[in-house]
Order: sequence, then C-alpha cells, then structure tokens
Amino acid sequence: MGKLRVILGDQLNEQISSLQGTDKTQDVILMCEVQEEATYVRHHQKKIAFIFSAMRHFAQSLKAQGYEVWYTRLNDPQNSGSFTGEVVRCLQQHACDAVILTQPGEYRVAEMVRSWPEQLNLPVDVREDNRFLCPVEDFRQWAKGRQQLRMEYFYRDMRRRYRILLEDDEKPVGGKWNYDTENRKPVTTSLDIPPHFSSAPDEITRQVIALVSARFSDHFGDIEPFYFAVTRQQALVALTSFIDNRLRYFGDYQDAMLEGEPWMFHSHLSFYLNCGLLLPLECVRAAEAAWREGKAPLNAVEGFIRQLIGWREFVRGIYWLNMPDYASRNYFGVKGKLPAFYWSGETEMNCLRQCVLETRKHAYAHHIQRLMVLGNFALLTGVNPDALNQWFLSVYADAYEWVELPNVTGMVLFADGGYLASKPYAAGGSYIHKMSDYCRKCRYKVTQKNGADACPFNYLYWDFLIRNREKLSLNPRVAMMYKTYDRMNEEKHRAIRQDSQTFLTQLSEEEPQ
Ligand code: FAD
Ligand code: DLZ
Ligand code: SF4
Repeated sequence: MGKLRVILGDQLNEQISSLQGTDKTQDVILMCEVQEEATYVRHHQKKIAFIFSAMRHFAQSLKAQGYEVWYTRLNDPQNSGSFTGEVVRCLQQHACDAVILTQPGEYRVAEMVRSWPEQLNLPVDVREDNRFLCPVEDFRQWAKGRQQLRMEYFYRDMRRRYRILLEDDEKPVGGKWNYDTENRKPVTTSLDIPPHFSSAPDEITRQVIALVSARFSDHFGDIEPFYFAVTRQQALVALTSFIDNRLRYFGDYQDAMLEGEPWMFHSHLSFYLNCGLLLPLECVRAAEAAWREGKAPLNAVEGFIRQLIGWREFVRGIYWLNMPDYASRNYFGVKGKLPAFYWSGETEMNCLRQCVLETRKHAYAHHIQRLMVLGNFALLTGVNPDALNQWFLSVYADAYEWVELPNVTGMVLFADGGYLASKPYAAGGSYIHKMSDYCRKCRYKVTQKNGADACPFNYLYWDFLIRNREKLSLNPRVAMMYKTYDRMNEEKHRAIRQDSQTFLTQLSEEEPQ
C-alpha cells in the first residue's frame, strides 16, 4: 500500500522532506486549495492568486515527472474547504497506510495536523522543514540558558555553521561580522533604480486571477497587474536579476524610501523563499559568489546574507520556541484599534498614505516602510497587537505567521517586553524625513514639533515614551531620551500632551472600515 504525501501551499520545492523516498508507483501526493486557508485572515487578492498559481504550476511539474498528484481546486464541487477534509476525501479514493508531510509553517496548522493520527486512524510522519537552515531543535539548544536572545550572536554561529563569508581561519572576511554602520545612506532622488522583475501571467495564472476576482473581490488589494514569478524557473530568474542589478546597492540604500519607488534595491525574494520556490542557501551562495567575483561590495552582500541566515532564521526560531503564548503578548497593555486608513490609504500623513497605497497595489512594502512607517505609527499610537498582526498577516504576499508575528509583536510593538529586540524602534518624524522624500509633499511640517501643522510623529514619539515610562526608563538604550524629555520645560510638556490627546481622540473617533 502507498503513502499519502501532503504538500502545503508554502512547501513548493522538489527537495521538500515530505517528498523524499517517494515510490512513484504507489504513493499519492495531495495538494489542495481550500477556503479555510484563503480566509483564516482576509489575504490580499494578489497573495491568494500567487499561492494558487504557484501551487498549480508545482503540481503540473510533479505530474510531468511521473508523480501521482491529487490536486483539489478551490471551486471543485466536492472540495470540503479544509486541509483535514481534503485528506479524508483523498484517503477515501486512495487506500494508504500512512500520511507523510513536512512540518507546517504555522502553529495553527501544526495543531490541526496533531489531531490527524486519531482522526484518520493512520500513522502520520511529520518531517523536519528542510526549507530552513536552522532546525527548530537546534535553535532551542542555542537559546537554552541564554539570558537574552540576540540575533547578532545567532547570526555569527550560522555563518560558521555554513561557512559563509569566512576566511580559512574562521574569521569573517573583511575583518568584521557586520557592516550595518555602512548601510544607512539617506535617499537621493537621482538614484537610477532598475525595473523590478516581472513575469507575464500565463493561462494557469489567468485562470487563477479570474477565480480570485470572482471569489475574493471583497478582500483588500489590487489583483492586477500581476507580475510575480510562479514557477521555480521564474523565481531563479528573479534571483539572478537581483544579484546582477540590485545587490550592489542593497546595503547603501537598505533603509531608504522614495515616493513612487516601492522596490528600491531590495531583493523582492521573500515571496519565493517563503513558499519554497527558492531556498535560502542558494540565495546566500549566489550573493557570496557575486562578492568573490567583484560584482557587489561586502557591505551589500553581508547585509543581504545577514537578513537571510540571521533575521529570517532567528525570528522563526523565536516563533516555534514561544508559541502559542507569543501570540498573546501585550507588554504595554494597549487596546487601540487599527486606524481605517491602513485599508483605505486616506490620511493626510503622506508617508503612511504612500506605504498603504503601495501595499494595496503590490502586496509588498520593504522592511523600513513596514517597520519605521506603518509599524512605528501603530507603536506610538497604541494599536493592539492582535489587530496589527491580523493586518500584517493579510496584506503582504510573503506573510506567514512564523515570520510575521515575531516581526510585529517583537520588533515593531515591543509587545514581548524586549525578548526579540533590545529596544522599541520608536522614532519621530525626523527619521522618516532623513530616510525618505515623503515629507516634501506632506500637509504636515516635519520640522514643526507642536501645533496643528506639526508632524504627528514628533509629539506622538514623546507621548509614547511618557505613557510607558515605568516600563522603559530602566532600559539603558532608552534612558537617555528620558533625560532629554526631563530637560524640556513644562510648557513643552503640556504641548506634547495636548497635541497627542487631540490626535489620539480624533483617531479613535474615526469610523472603522
Ligand atoms: P530584502 O530587504 O531584500 O531582504 C532579503 C531577505 O531577508 C528577505 O527576502 C527576507 O527573506 C529576509 N528578511 C529580511 N528582513 C527580515 C526580517 N525582519 N524577518 C525575517 N526575514 C527577513 N518578512 C516576511 O518574509 N514575511 C512577513 O510577513 C514579514 N512581515 C513583516 C512585518 C513587519 C512589521 C516587519 C517590520 C517586517 C516583516 N518582514 C516580513 C520582514 C521584512 O520586512 C521582509 O522580509 C522584507 O521586506 C521582504 O522584502 P524583500 O524580499 O525585498 O527583502
Ligand atoms: C496562504 C495560503 C492560501 C491563501 N491558500 C492555501 C491553500 O488553499 N492551500 C494550501 O495548501 N496553502 C495555502 N496557503 C498557504 C498556507 O496557509 C500555509 O501552507 C500554511 O499556513 C502553513 O502552515
Ligand atoms: Fe510622515 Fe510627518 Fe513626514 Fe508627513 S511630515 S510625511 S507625517 S514624517
């Protein structure tokens, strides 16, 4: 008797552990588009179309290689709407003596799978997710006994483990592990930014776009134009195009934001990495080779590699080490709702408007837009972690809870009390002004600190610090800001309080969408 091998929508790689040892004459591969996955949060339309199209292409390529694939489309009349329902249905058609799958990427799905042995009355072999470089158990061992978990030390261990950018004597090439201080060039409008990778939709993608438009048109986001890679071959072209055209400036302009330029010099590979079309080590090796061949400088290559083997693996480790508890962390006890303009873009704050509108159009925003504009505003105004997590999980085509939750709860909201980040990434308008050209076309004045025309980030920043003084003043990385605040006179303190109160009251009175 054969085995049933389940491949989830973010496991689209032929090297995935669940496929290893497949007997093509007996085993069945199950892939299914299900309503439950498409709606557990209201995903951006482009995200659903991207996953479905990549799934259909992957199934097609498996079939061409002689695998027996049982693929359910969302609109198949018999579709039960859930993973469990589809596994049951498939087993009714194909007698199997075991179910095999790779560890699901989200806790929610992993819990569902835990109930399968009993529900199906079959052994279920859940295998390590080999799309990642640090197995969950290894991360647990690394974290054991450490007072604080800091990405930098984890990252150095990963560099050693995979021998990345190392000299023969185990020292980092160039003499330093981290070149971040060279990576904060402010923006200039004369930058020559290469066009981003784009792949024209084929017949499969066009069918999926029609399906998503018919079924999910009430979800956030523009489905067209659709330009994502949906096959491994196309994703590899996207990788090469990044290495050849953008990587050299990745470091210099990593934090920069320009109006009308959503892509900058970032890689835009997270969509493909997170659904399995690309593997992290091949991206890392390609970047390292570019440096060795003199095509890209070390600050760019090291910076890119650090995001991949450092941050990406680190946040995943944090997620699995702390779930399910991590999802309910709310260190500041905040209850604010998400402002309606996170969906509509209708705000006079130009930085936020641009970031929301680009998110709506592309299901993408780069890291600094997510962290220092969209995230920073939510932190300063006290949006509750659940609401912000839901938003971030639904609007980006690269969003899965294992990566989204630690970034939002840990990095943006400091809702874990400093477990992931050593201090909150709170900032006033001057940071956004320095790193972008958004302020030039804003109704508010970034240089003005108080009053009706002042940039709201300016007073909200101080108000956030004051509201949370008890929790933050002992943090050595924040303490200096309290000294600055204390040196301001009483009139200034009153103005900060008043402006913030007026702004926050107005915000809370806005109609939700
Ligand atoms: P690049 O800037 O080119 O970086 C290269 C790669 O490094 C990315 O493709 C990604 O795989 C990895 N990476 C970079 N930063 C991080 C990080 N902080 N955590 C994990 N991986 C990282 N990333 C997601 O993949 N999915 C998410 O749902 C997600 N949500 C986020 C929410 C918030 C509030 C913040 C601040 C960050 C979030 N990130 C998320 C991390 C980061 O913003 C994206 O990975 C990045 O913007 C993707 O674009 P890119 O491929 O062009 O990245
Ligand atoms: C994101 C997503 C969506 C929208 N739809 C599906 C789907 O219909 N079928 C599927 O297998 N996967 C989908 N995915 C990706 C899953 O949400 C992802 O595999 C799990 O969250 C991992 O635990
Ligand atoms: Fe954003 Fe303030 Fe600049 Fe306006 S002035 S774009 S609100 S930072």
